[in-house]
Amino acid sequence: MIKILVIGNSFSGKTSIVNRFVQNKFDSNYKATVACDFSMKILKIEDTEIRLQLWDLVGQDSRIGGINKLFCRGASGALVVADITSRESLESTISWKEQVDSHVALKNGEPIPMMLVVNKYDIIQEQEDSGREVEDYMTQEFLENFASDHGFIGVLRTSAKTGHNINNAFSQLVRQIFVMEFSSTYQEDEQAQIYGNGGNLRGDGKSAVKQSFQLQNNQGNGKKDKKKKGCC
Ligand SMILES: Nc1nc2c(ncn2[C@@H]2O[C@H](COP(=O)(O)OP(=O)(O)OP(=O)(O)O)[C@@H](O)[C@H]2O)c(=O)[nH]1
Ligand SMILES: [Mg+2]
Repeated sequence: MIKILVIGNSFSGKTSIVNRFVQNKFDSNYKATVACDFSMKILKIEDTEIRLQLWDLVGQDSRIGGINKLFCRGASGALVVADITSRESLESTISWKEQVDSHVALKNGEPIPMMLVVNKYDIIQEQEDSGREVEDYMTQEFLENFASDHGFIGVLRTSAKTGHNINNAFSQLVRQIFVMEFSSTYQEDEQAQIYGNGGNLRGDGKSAVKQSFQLQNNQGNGKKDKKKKGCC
């Protein structure tokens, strides 16, 4: 089971992203999350089924004293969500990441992988597709520089409304979780034995997923995606 935090400012679309990913549905009505909701999802990467536990946290936490440390315990990665129509929400992702980094890290002390997603892309997509100007900070090029400057593993513009890039964001994050957890758990000489040539760990999420699963003797195969609502 892999625990993933979904964090970011209020109204950025965290719950909508989780609902699209888990249940393939979207609701345009806003209902603020209270504390935290959690959901389960089985993600298939290549031949491997991976059980994800998604922790969808309330967006107001950053303004009222930060993320509760307990929420971060055992987290393997995070999706940090911004709203493409709000530059402030993008800038806040830096502080969301810092808060998680202060509470949880990989075994080797490196930060857990965090993927930046800039949501509600549908609102500007038509404008961009038709060649009309969008604000600088909304462009893929700006966002890639931003993500790399602030230690995110990558960035995608998503839409929970249309489903654009939602599965992609989670699978990129999960691949990187395997790559980084694997390289954090096993020393270089052990990796070399496993891979035969020292390994291509960073670049190859696919083999890292397979190797990690073999080494951990499979973490179990669930039958169905399911959503459980509850308080954490
Ligand atoms: N157009 C558009 N609207 C979206 C998208 N994602 C979410 N919304 C809308 O934005 C509002 C806020 O979405 P939520 O998913 O509740 O936001 P949240 O980040 O979970 O908010 P908190 O629970 O308060 O932290 C809702 O009205 C959603 O319908 C999107 O991709 N496109
Ligand atoms: Mg919510």
